[in-house]
Formats: sequence, structure tokens, C-alpha cells
Amino acid sequence: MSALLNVGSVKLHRFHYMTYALITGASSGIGEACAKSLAKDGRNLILIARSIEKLDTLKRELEDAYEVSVLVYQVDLAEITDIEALFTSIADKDIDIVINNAGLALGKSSIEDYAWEDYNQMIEINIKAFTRVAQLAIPHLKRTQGHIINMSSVAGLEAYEGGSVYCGTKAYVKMISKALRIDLAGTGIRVTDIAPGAVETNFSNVRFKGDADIAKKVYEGFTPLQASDIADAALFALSRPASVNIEYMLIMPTAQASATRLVKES
Ligand code: 8X3
Repeated sequence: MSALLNVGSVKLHRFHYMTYALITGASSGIGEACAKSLAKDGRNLILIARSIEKLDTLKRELEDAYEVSVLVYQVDLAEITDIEALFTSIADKDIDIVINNAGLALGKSSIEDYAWEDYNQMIEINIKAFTRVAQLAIPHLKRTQGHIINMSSVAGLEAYEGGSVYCGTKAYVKMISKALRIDLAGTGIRVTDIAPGAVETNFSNVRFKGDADIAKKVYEGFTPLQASDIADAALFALSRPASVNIEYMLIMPTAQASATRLVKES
């Protein structure tokens, strides 16, 4: 089972034989933080993102630091056929964790003014790619009695001004997480929905299309969550006994009491 069974030595390596944790959106933010935490925990990784350069750098960093194998795949999740090709190429891998994390907000304006292409991209990634990844992961997770973590948001609980479709996509993630729990009951697969509030990542830079000043202001005047806070929560859910399913975690900065109730120092 173990490639490194150093019996008799001081260090008995805890080895997760050759199973992998698959993470989408792994090149930055919450996905990257989950990759780091899981590698530190001794997990082998399959990392998915559009930027292969960032993934290659992360692979080198994690393989140098920990005794893990990191496979990286450049996938544009907007292309469903690319997701299908990915799963074909990893069909022989035993995947026991899926962090279905990739998602984005694009724009923040009234429904009347919203750019259709922004809506479309959010629907492509947050809904269609999210669903296809979850669906194609099921045979793997059945084999391994694995665990899928879906990344939703406080935005899936409450609509807010300018949030419209982003909020809708995250409500969708919440609903599909529950549906997965129901459809997969009896398989041993665990399903966890993690809903973060304001996390200081590249999220707002993407939303505001590189307008760093607006993006920075989102996190000013209070202490936002860090991506590592969400990775910690994921690790907690994953590390519960197989008989325990943490179904839903809403994780907020202390200064944020709802999607819009944010206490900022002036
Ligand atoms: C990110 C949280 O409140 O900026 O999902 O939409 S929020």
C-alpha cells in the first residue's frame, strides 16, 4: 500500500496510498490555500486551473516541501468537453477528495445594465462547470468512499445590490450540494458545502476587472477572512470520522454579520 513504509524508523510516514485530492481553481485564492493545506496533510493532488504556469510553480513548491505527488492540468472549465477530456485522462486515478472550488463574480451592477457576457461566464463556470465536475467525480468518490466539498458563498443565502446572477449561482451551489447529499445517501460519499463571506483573494480584482482601487476598498476598514481560513474549515470537514458529514459551514469575518452588514472602521 505504502510507497514509503519506513517501519522501525522513528518516523512512520502516514501515507494516503495513491489517492488524490482534485481541486478546481487551484492556482490562486481558496483553491491554492486548500492545495497547500492538503499537501501539508500528506495528500497527493490533482490541480486544475487555466494558468498552467501558476500550477507548475505550485507543484514544484509543494513537491519540494512535502512527500506528495502533484499532477497539474490546464483546463478551461468553460469548455465542458475539456472537463470531460480531463476526467477521461484521470480515469485510472483514485480520487477521494474533490474541492469543487472554481467560481467567479464578474461585474456588480443592476440587472438592467448588466453585461450579458458577464452573466454568461458566471453561469458557465459557477453552474455548468461546477455541475459537470461534481457529476464526473461521483464514480471516483463511490470507489473511494470519498468526500466532495462545494464552495458556495454567503451570496447564496442573500441577494445583494448588484449581485443578481452571482448570488443566484451560489444559491444553485447550495441547492445542488443538498441534492448531492440526498442522491448519494447510502454510498458513503460525504458532501460539504462551505459558504464564505468576504475573503481577501483575487475575487474582487476579477469582479472589478482589474480595477485594483475598487477591489482593495472591498477589504478596507475591517479584517477579512484569508483563504487559509477556508482551507482550515475544509480540512476540518475532511478530517471528521467517515460517519460524520459536516453538511454546511457559513464562515464570516467577525465584522461581517450578513452579506451586506459589514462594520468598517472609517
Ligand atoms: C464572495 C462573498 O459577499 O463578496 O462570495 O459576494 S461576497
